[in-house]
Amino acid sequence: MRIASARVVVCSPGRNFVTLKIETDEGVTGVGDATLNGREMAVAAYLTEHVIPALIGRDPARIEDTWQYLYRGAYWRRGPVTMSAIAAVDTALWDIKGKVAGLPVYQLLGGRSREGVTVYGHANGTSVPSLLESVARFVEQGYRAVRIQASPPGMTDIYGISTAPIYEPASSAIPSETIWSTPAYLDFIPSIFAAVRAEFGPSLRLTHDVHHRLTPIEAARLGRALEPYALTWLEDPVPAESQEAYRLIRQHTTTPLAVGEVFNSIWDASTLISEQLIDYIRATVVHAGGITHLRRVFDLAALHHVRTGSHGATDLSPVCMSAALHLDLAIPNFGLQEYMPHSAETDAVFPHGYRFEAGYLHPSEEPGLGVDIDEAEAARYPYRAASLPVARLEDGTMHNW
Ligand code: EZ4
Ligand code: CO
Repeated sequence: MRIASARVVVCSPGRNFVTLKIETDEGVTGVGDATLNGREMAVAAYLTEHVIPALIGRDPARIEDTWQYLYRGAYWRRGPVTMSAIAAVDTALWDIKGKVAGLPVYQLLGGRSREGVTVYGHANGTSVPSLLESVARFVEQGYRAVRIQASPPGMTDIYGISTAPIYEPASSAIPSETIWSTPAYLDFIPSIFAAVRAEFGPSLRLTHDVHHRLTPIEAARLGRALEPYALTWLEDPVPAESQEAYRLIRQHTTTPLAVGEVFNSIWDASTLISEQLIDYIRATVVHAGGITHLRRVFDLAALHHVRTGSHGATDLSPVCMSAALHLDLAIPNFGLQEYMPHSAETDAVFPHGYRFEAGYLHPSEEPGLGVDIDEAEAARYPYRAASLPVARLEDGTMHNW
């Protein structure tokens, strides 16, 4: 069997997605997600100009060799654009291998290690009462874990808070600007945990996303203040370009830490994992080199008591979510999977067989990943440039979004 053709489909059913579809000379097809929020066309061009020509005629069964060919062969290693492109190829080849074998991909990864994939939803509010209502809706639907976010008094348009049914931060072509106040945030956040614990008790698993806004010593203070509320994790307290910065946070707090949604390589997390500076690694299939590379990251994590908590926001397509679920089901050190349901338009473009039930997601039992792209449907939603926002401090200084 040989790869006969491959093409990139860019569509925007409510938001932009980049998808790679590979076809073999025997008619078997595979799909891979290549979406990089706000930088979609860079990955699309990387695939079309530099990767697809080299795929034609290759044996699709040689997944590891193709991964090494694209990684080592580029000379310029790592980075989100390169690794998302490699991920798309890798994911599509796993899909093909599963279809050829007649098995769902999780069976090729060693089979099921658990009955279902525990997921967390995004509860948010513009105030504590509206946050409590949002948490209640997730509990009613059977969720066992929720991420809680609320805007501190006086701060609007901050990350993670939405009054729309689907949270979508990427909007205008030129980034919108938001204002951030660390003192207001640090003063407010413990009160939302106190309110949610008082209302929902100790067994609901809770997380919170700091979205890279703090310094290490500020994060240490927040982690300490949140200890009474027994978080499952505090996410991205500081940017992680400096993995060593987490040593300082770790010295001061027992609040578990989760990092890695922007990581694209095992080298982004090697110190964090091997020194046990974090508790959950949040890298995901599309941005971290596909199933092949993410499995390698997760295996390193398993050696050091670090569990997984893969990113699963709506800018990761149902193709990525399908792949993530097969991996989540098979690995020994699964922790928790982020899950934000997609819009009806997105679900129609990407028909998929995974399903939510009683707080768990279950991957499709079909051979391969159990997801596809309906290209006629996709063609109804052309690409629209959309960027993530930027954040500034109150005096105008650029900050981390
Ligand atoms: O802001 O995926 O934990 N989830 C998140 C996301 C990110 C977006 C960025 O593209 O932080 O909502
Ligand atoms: Co996050």
